[in-house]
Amino acid sequence: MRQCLIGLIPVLLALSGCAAQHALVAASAAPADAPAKTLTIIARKYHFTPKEIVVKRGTLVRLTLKSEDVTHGFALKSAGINVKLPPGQTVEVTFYASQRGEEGFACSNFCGIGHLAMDGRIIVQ
Ligand SMILES: [Cu+2]
Repeated sequence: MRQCLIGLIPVLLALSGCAAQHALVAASAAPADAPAKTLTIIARKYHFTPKEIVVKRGTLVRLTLKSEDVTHGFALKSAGINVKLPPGQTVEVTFYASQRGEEGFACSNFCGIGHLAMDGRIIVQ
């Protein structure tokens, strides 16, 4: 019986909505009057520059992404974003900083030996 109750805990947490809260979410969740901020991230083997960005809660973030060498990717799971970054092109993604916290992003297109370490984070204050 005790085993059964312990097994229920994750189910109850999921039902209460805790598991669905993210610092960054899809742009469609932003209110129409949310202030927008545009930032640029450059991708190059095997790092993003900057690797860490800080935004204010309630901001609609427009991220301009550019690769300077090979095709990289940019994945920001919580906001449902996963795009390819062909070299020499500019790719724009938009998402909403809904609450304080942080989310990691990563290269999502295999680009060589350092690929798995190519990541960064976005902090919402
Ligand atoms: Cu990569």
